Amino acid sequence: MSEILQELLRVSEKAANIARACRQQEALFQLLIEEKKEGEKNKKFTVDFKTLADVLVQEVIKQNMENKFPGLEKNIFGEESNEFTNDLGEKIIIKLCSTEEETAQLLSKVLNGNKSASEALAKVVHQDVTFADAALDSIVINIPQDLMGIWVDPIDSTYQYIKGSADIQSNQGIFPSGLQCVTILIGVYDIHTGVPLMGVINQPFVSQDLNTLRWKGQCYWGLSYMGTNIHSLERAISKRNGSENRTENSNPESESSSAFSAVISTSEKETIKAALARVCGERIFPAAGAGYKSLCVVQGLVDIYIFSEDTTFKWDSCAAHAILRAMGGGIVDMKECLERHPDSGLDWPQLLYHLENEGATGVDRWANKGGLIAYRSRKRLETFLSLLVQNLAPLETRA
Ligand code: 2IP
Ligand code: CA
Repeated sequence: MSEILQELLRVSEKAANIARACRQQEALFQLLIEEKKEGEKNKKFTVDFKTLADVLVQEVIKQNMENKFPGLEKNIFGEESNEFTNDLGEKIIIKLCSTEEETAQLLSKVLNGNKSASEALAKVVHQDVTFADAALDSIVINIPQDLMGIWVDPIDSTYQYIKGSADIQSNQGIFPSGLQCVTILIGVYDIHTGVPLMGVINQPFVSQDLNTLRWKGQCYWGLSYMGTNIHSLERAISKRNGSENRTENSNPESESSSAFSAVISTSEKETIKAALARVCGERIFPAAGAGYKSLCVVQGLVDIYIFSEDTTFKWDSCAAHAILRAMGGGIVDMKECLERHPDSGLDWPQLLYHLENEGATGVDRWANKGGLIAYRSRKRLETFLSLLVQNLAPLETRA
C-alpha cells in the first residue's frame, strides 16, 4: 500500500506550503512577528498564532488522509488538540470546511476577525498540491489500513520556526539553529507491535532564493514492511557509489573503526557531553529540533543522534525511525542500551510507538523516557555504545 505513503508525501508538502506561507505572506507574517514580542503574547489574538499554525497543519494532514482513506483519521495522533476558546468564551473546533470561504470564516473567529490573515490561511489550506516520487510507483505493498497508527508532528522545532533565522551558517552541512531545523514529521507504526513502518520528513526551508526570497524544501521517506525496505535516499546513494543498481547502505560495515560523529541537543547533560567528547573528539554538533537531528543521521551527515533526557516524544521520533529502519538502522532507548550487558546477545531495545508510559500523565505518556540513540548502521551503533560505556563509567563513579 504505497498509496498511503504517496498521500502522506502529498499532504506533507501541503503542510510545508502552509508553513512557508506563514513566513512569506505579509498578513500571516505579521502574526508570527507578534509571537516574537515578549509580553504581548495573546493580547491581540485569542490564540498563539504558532499554536494555530500547528493545529491547522495537523488538521490538514488528518482531513486529507480521511478524504482518501476513510476511517484512517481515528488512528492519527499528534500533540495538539484542535479545540480553541475565543474571547467571547465560544468553543471553536479548528477543521477544514468544504469550501475556502467557510474555512476563512472559521479561522477568523480564532483570529479575532483578522480578515486578511484568515483568507490568506484558508487559501493555502485549500490549494491543490501534487507531489509524487516515481520510485514509489513501482512498489506494490499491502499494509492493512486498520493495522496502522500515525504520529504527526505538524511543526517540529517551533521555536526556530517563530525565530525564523535565515542566515545561519552550517557546520559541515549541519545547521545548529535556524529555519533549516524546522521539519514536518509523519510516522506510521503497527498498532499491535508498535514497530515503525513508514515515515515522511518534510523540511520546508532548505534553501532560499535571494532574489525572490522564496524557500525551497525537501522531502524524505522510507518504508519497512515484511522484508521490503525502501527509502528516498537510495538513488542518491547508488549514484554516489557509481552504480545505479546498488541498494545497500552508504555506510558500509567496514567503516566501523573510523571516527564517530554525533548530533546532540543544546540541552544535553555535561556528563554525557564529556563522555561524547572522548568518543567523537571535535565531531560533536549541537543542533535544534529532534526531527532535524534525526534527519542529519538519515542524510549521513553524522553517525549518531544521542539524547539522554526524556523530552522527546513519539511524534518526534516515529517518522525518522521508519526511514532509518528502511536503511538498516533504527532508534533505540539509550538508558536500556547502557544498562544492558554487552554480551547479552539480546536485540537492541528499539523504541516502540503503541504503548503509553505507565503511570505517566499528559504528554509524558508518550515521552521517549529513556532518551534515545538514532543510527544508520547497527555495527557502528555497537562499537559506539561500547566506547560510550567505557568513557561514561569513570565519570559516573566520580560523580
Ligand atoms: C521539540 C523540538 C525541540 C527538541 C524537543 C522537541 O519539539 O524538536 O527542538 O529539543 O525535544 O520535543 P532539542 O532541540 O533540545 O532537541 P517541538 O518544537 O514540536 O515542541
Ligand atoms: Ca516536536
